[in-house]
Order: sequence, then C-alpha cells, then structure tokens
Amino acid sequence: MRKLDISRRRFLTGATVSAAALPLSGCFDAAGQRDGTVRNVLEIANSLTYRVQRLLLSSDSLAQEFPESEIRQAQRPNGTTNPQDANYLAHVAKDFSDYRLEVTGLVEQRLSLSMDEIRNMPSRTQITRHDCVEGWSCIAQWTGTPLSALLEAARVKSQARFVVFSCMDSYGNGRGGLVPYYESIDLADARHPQTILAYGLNGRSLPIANGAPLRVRVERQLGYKMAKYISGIELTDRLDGHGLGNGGYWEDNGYDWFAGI
Ligand SMILES: Nc1nc2c(c(=O)[nH]1)N[C@H]1C(S)=C(S)[C@@H](COP(=O)(O)O)O[C@H]1N2
Ligand SMILES: [Mo]
Repeated sequence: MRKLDISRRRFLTGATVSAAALPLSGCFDAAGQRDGTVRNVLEIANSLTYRVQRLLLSSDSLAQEFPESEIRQAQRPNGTTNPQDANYLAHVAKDFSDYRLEVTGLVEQRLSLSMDEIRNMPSRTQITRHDCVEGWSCIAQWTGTPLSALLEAARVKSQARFVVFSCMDSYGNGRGGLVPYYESIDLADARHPQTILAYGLNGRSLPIANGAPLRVRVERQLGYKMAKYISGIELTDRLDGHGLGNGGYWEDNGYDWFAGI
C-alpha cells in the first residue's frame, strides 16, 4: 500500500504541474493557451494521469473527510455567484418551486424531479475540502442526494460513459454571445459514494452564491468540475455534443477534463 501511495504521489505531480502552469488567477479565460507545445505536453500528462489514477485508485476510494472543527470559514463563492440569466431569475422569484431537474439521454427512464422530490430521496452529509485551481481551499459540510441513487432510478443504459451537467448560468463567449456553463464526469466518478447533488451547505440550504438549488460535489477533483445551478443531467457516450466538445466550459477554454487531486 505504501509503495502504491508513493507512486501515486509521483504520478500526481503531473496534475500539480499542469494546474500550476495555468495563469494563477484561476477560473478565467485560458483560451490563449490552447495551442503550443506546453499545452500539448500537459494534455498528454493529463490523459496519462487519468489512466494511471483510474488504475491505482479503486473506483470507490474515498476523499478525506474532516471533523466539524475544521470548518473555519464560509465556503468561498467563486465563478458565477449570482446568475443574471432570465430563466434562473424566474426560478429565484418563485423560490425554485417550479424548478425541475431533468435526467435524460442514455437512460431507460427519464426523470423530472422537483426539489421536494430530491430532498425526499436518501441523503448523505460529508465534510470535505474544496480545492480551486486558483490555489485556495475551503473545508465545508455538504448535504445532498447521492448521484448514484438518481442514476439507479433512471436505469442507465450500458452504452453510457459520461454524465453531462447543464447549468443555468452563462459566460460571455468573447464574441458578444453567451454560453452556458456545463461540466462532465465519467460514470466511475458519477457512481462514487461521495458524489452528491448538494442542496445543503454547512447545515443550511445551499445559497445562490454556491449554486442553488443544486450543485454537484465530485470530491476527488478540482472545484471547476463541481457544476453549480444544475438544471439537467444527461447520460451520454460522447462529449462532442456539448459546447466545443471538450467536456466542460473551462475545458473548452484549455483546462484539463480530468482534474484529479
Ligand atoms: N455553473 C457553474 N458552476 C461552477 C462555476 C461556475 O462559474 N458556474 N465555477 C466553478 C469553480 S471554478 C469553482 S472553484 C466552484 C466554486 O464553488 P463555490 O462557489 O461553492 O465555492 O464552482 C465551480 N462550478
Ligand atoms: Mo475554481
């Protein structure tokens, strides 16, 4: 085990280097970096890290959890913190009473769930550390429905490989238009016991700043993978049908798809 730990550490240095090589202010447009040797080398290192990590980590190894005494400050809001999209504002005005989470794609049973229905499903509470690519971390307590329970209810088809999260906030695309935030993870992470659709933060309902009504926690990856303001979950066997095809808003702007920590 010890030997494994050491080699995992060494491989993970690849991920550290690639995160550190991004400009330090973090979640901003890194599109300028998409081409060029450095980027390509990092991309190779990234897919290596992904494969190695998948080999070394059993698919259900857990991220560290902490005692309550480790919660020292509020979860720092980052990225979008107050979406101005009309559809989202309409949900806020009605306190999310009309909100539905749509589960679609490669499933036997599509789902359309209200927040009450989601809150009535089994829940899990965990105190974990959130690491942003910008270099800050926060320990917080998250409560939500295990994504695995939802996937079970939807009966995922065997061809499915990824879960794509659609969000209700958007970013400027640099050409006067808007693109929605989105993210994706593979089914190993989607079915991981700590992967939850969180509606609670530090014992209260999830604030708008942190992704109300629903945001995902993917505890073994960096913050940008943890989509906030989720309205849809699509099961798919490919990522090229969303955004620019790299599996996420920041990935379309040069970030690694697999952001293991
Ligand atoms: N929909 C959406 N999800 C998002 C973002 C965003 O801008 N929009 N930012 C990401 C980034 S970079 C981080 S670090 C975390 C921040 O989560 P927090 O605001 O709860 O700290 O959300 C991630 N998920
Ligand atoms: Mo982030």
